[in-house]
Amino acid sequence: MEISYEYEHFHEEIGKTPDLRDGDAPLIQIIDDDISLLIFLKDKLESKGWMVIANTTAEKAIEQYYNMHPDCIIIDINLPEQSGFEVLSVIQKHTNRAFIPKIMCSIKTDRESRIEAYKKGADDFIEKPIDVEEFLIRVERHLERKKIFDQSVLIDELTQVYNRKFLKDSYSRFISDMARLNSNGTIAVLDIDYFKRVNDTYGHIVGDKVLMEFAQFLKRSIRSTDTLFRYGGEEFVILFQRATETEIKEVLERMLEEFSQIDFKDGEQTFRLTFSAGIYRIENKEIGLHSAIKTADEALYLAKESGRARVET
Ligand code: GH3
Ligand code: MG
Ligand code: MG
Ligand code: MG
Repeated sequence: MEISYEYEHFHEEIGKTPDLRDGDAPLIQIIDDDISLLIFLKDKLESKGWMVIANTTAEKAIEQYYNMHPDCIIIDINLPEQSGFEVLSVIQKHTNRAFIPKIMCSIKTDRESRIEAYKKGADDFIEKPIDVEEFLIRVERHLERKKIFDQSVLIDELTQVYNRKFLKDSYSRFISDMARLNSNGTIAVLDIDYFKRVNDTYGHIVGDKVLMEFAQFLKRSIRSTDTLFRYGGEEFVILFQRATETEIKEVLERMLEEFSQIDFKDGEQTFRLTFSAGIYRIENKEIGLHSAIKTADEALYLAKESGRARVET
């Protein structure tokens, strides 16, 4: 048959896998061994502006789940070799505190299968044959809930950048990306110099505005593959992908130069600020977040001791 020949080379992975997460578009992973249904649903989901990864086997699905971190997962119960329930268990264990909506779907719509799915961590159960209109609405609802969850849990309220809690989750992804791309990453800790004086001189509201501006300045200055987090009060962490320590040192020194030229205003008064930074290149993929931060923090301490407004490694 022509169709099966045409789809043969896809085998375990249907269509093109999105390389990088494109802006805000949610990423949906769909796992089903019925190739024509998979292609049909992928097309419908993409027509909503969502990105889709489609897999026909549990093994490939789990691997792609680790690499891509989808926002929603749709799993068929009957798969060859491992069942959809096994995929669900692996994902459930890995998601930890994160919320990733998991939808089971099956022609087995008996009570036992549905209860088993929910017990194993499914958030929803969709019966086959699939009613596409209902399917898309349900997926959309799950994505909305996921977005609200992520925003309330992962984003720092004041500065609108990722918070410390999210750094922990991102770091393991950062490390696995590095291993997959066979590249090195760099972690930087940045701290505003004499920030306490801003609060003491101009008050906390001005201090808050400075923090917001600093965060936005940093966000503008980094690349889309780098990630910024507010680590604590006036301390920020950046995870840089694919860069050497010298490169990052130069990048941060340019940023420092630019930042120190910004005029902050409070009524008639203007003031300028600097920051200090410590960086550490992560070559050993075994190193945990805690040790990586500790090493970068020691470099930051050195920068402070050596007079501030500088970057140390
Ligand atoms: P150093 O150059 O050694 O970093 O000096 P510093 O004054 O910046 O450092 P220190 O850690 O002593 O002071 C940090 C201050 O940041 C203390 C704290 O009150 C203030 N701070 C922390 N979080 C916030 C916040 O959310 N808003 C405001 N306005 N201030 C904050
Ligand atoms: Mg099936
Ligand atoms: Mg500090
Ligand atoms: Mg400080």
